[in-house]
Amino acid sequence: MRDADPQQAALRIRAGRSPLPAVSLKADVPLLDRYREFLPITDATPLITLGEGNTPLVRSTAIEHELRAGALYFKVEGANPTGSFKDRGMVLTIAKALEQGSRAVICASTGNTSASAAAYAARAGITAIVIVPDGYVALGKLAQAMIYGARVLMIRGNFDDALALVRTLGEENPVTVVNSVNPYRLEGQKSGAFEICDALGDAPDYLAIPVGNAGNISAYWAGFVQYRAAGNATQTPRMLGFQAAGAAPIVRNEVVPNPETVATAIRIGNPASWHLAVRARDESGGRIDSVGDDEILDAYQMLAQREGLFVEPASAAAVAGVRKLVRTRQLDLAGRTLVCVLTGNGLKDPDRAVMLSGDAARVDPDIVAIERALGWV
Ligand code: AN7
Repeated sequence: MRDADPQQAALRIRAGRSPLPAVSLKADVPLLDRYREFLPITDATPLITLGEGNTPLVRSTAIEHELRAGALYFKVEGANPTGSFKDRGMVLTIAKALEQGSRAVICASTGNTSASAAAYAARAGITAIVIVPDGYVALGKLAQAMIYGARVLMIRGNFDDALALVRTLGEENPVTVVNSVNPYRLEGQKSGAFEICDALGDAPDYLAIPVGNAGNISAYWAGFVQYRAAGNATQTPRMLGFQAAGAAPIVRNEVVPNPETVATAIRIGNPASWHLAVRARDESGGRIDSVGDDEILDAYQMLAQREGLFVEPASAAAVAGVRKLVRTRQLDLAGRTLVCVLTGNGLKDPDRAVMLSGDAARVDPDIVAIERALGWV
């Protein structure tokens, strides 16, 4: 590690003793422009933006100690315009769809992809059609797809069913599929890896990430490999992917026909990027493991209450997984730098937070009643 601590890195840069990051982190440069030399951008690609990327890399104050890690950082992807990492891939995918003259896009989704597709399609002035599993999309995500003006269809079926339908519809109709079977999605999502390297001055030793349809882990790996090849990092991280125990096809090495987990974002039994994820795991010397819903919800509460980071349950799966590996002595992070990708904002799924926290106390609007409720008198 050259500069494990961004503040230290910034001081060194100011003191003129360290080179500037490979790429300017200036917020007013659109993501597609900032990383254009690493992305399939042409002169004809419209550089659309909603201000995606350039998300905070926040150092842990509590969990780092529990894990006895050299340094733990969180990549806060919930800070993206629609509240999840999906915006990185969607901005490029919609730009390329525009470049190719498309007027409509379609996707299957557990929620976040649909929110992102709907937003960027609205921005671009084209139609978005989203197909989601009825009853298994967090309220905030559904609200987003609807208010952005997408045509929302709910099916009696799960994400895997929806994706199979979308693939066929895309083959037979003049509509661009914007699930991660569209290669531009993963291309754009590589930018998360670039930003982490730019902020730290090198790639971390480990990258922990939740795995659903398995696109993001594959994209991050491709990004790290590309950045090292370009001379912008000296190493690549070991990739640690985590599925929910009830939706862990890669861990079990078989399709899960009826996936179940509280983390609805990763309730996926037959991931589209399955083989790419296995390759990322093996080439990086990492692993893909699973975590139970109880462990996920534990990490979810801990991130909020001890780090001040409100993420959605699926995002907590990576933190839960690392905690499990360290606790069972399968992973030793002493002197190592780990980045956990927090993929989505907690406000996406407010029901879960309220359910876990219980009812707030109802009190009369007077001082004594409030002091009594607080146990002060
Ligand atoms: C918060 O939106 O699949 O392994 O349709 O929303 O790249 O699928 C969402 C996935 C992790 C898993 N965290 O990423 C969808 C969808 C959050 C997510 C994942 C998702 P992939």
